[in-house]
Amino acid sequence: DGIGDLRGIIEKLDYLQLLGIDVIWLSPTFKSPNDDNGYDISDYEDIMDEFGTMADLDELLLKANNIGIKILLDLVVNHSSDEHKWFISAQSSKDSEYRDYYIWRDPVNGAAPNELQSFFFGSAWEFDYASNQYYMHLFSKKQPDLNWENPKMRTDIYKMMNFWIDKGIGGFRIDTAELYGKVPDEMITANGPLLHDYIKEMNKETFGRKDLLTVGECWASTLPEVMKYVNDDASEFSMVFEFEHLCFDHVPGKDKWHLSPLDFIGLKANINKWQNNFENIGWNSLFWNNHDTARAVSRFGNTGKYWTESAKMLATLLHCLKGTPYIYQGEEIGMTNIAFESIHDYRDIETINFYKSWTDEGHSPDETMQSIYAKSRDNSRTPMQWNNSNFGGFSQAEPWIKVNPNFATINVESQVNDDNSIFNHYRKLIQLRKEMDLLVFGKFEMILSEHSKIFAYTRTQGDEKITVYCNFTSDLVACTLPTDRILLSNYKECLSDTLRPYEAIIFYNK
Ligand code: ISL
Repeated sequence: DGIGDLRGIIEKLDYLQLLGIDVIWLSPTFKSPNDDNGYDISDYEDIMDEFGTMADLDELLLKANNIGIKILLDLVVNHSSDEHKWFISAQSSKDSEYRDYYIWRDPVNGAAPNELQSFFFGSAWEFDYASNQYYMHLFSKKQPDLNWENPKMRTDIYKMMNFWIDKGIGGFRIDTAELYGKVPDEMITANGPLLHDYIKEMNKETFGRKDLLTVGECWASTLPEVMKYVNDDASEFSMVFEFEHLCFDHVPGKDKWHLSPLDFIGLKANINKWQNNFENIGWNSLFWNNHDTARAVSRFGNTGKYWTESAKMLATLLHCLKGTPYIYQGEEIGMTNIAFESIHDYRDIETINFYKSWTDEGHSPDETMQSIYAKSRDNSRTPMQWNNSNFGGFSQAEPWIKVNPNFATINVESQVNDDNSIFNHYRKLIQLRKEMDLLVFGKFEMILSEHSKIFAYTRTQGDEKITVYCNFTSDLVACTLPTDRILLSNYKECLSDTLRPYEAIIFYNK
């Protein structure tokens, strides 16, 4: 029907097994009116109609578990949908037992209580005529914020989490984990004073002491803050997604839409910082992109002549770092950004609101579209490209969002059997990580830290060492390379004194 669904994932488990992954993180699959692609949940214990049924999810869990693949669900509990029964009841009367599950404030001087802004543009306060109060929403007005100060609300959330844990899931990706401790009256959103009390309580009441993986999404957290989530006492999360490394191609201090050329030295220093920091305590997650970002190869690589080389380079760089690598669907075949001609072809609420907000401020439609082409979340949300038939083999009916027209050349079918494909490069990297303890535990050390074109580092453990050299540009770069054995590279033969465009080599020494 043109909408991806659970049966579709079940159908493709063989493909994922071939790739070699161990876990699938599903973006929200729960009942939702889809104001924000499922991140607005109206029933946490039921499946979105468009995605299938609970029986489908049970089957997916069973079949995935049978082949050693765990399923990570997306836990979206900073807010619910305004169509959740709790909010419907809360809004129906100030006396509702659910009123205090959300955050309500009286008007101040006939207007919103304060200047708090939504991440999706405009005020974070929506007026409710019936009760003459505002409710708070850090995202869209159809995503009212849950009130974490309410212990009854928290207990209900934990009950729901245990419902899924009992079904045999592998863990949770925790959406906007840094926002629960918000103090709206003081304009505090991320990392509020009670945040870690809530997360520790959640851990204790649900996934703690179980063999489950948890990864918290933390956009606004700096290093000392991140350490609190992933300290060694295991009282909070297994790891977090922090996003500092994805902030080096916009104007410092401004939001992602203010484009600037990539600050490569800044990016390197940042990855170095996080790698070293987690040397003895905590654990990194490693990723170049997700459903909220542009596609890695378009953003950091080359979509023209060096598409294959640059996609493989990015994969190599990431997979040899210390931490758990995450691949975003289609990254493994080098899927690229999209540039729809019309804003009307975009589906993402953030993109649509951004277009309106920027053009209202006087930016030209052209300039606004350039930012959208670089940073829209829809860049990564176009349908998966399976083959070169209609709609890239994603569906027979017209998909919910247009397919990237490059599906004719960039697709799974053309890559699975080609030993030199991007897909098989990912496979080899995953395989290497499974075979070599060194790639999991080895100590990271950056080399050539001031080099403006090369990203290079070593990993060492005992008498074993790998050295990774990556050319981040389309230039020929002179440099003296190690003479060690080559484990994997993205060119047929390596030169001893030059890195070719986007060349990436893993050397091994024992
Ligand atoms: O996407 C962003 C920047 O472009 C972030 O501000 C993002 O909205 C933020 O990281 C929270 O993301 C998560 O929660 C949102 C949802 O829209 C995102 O898809 C999700 O990953 C609200 O639930």
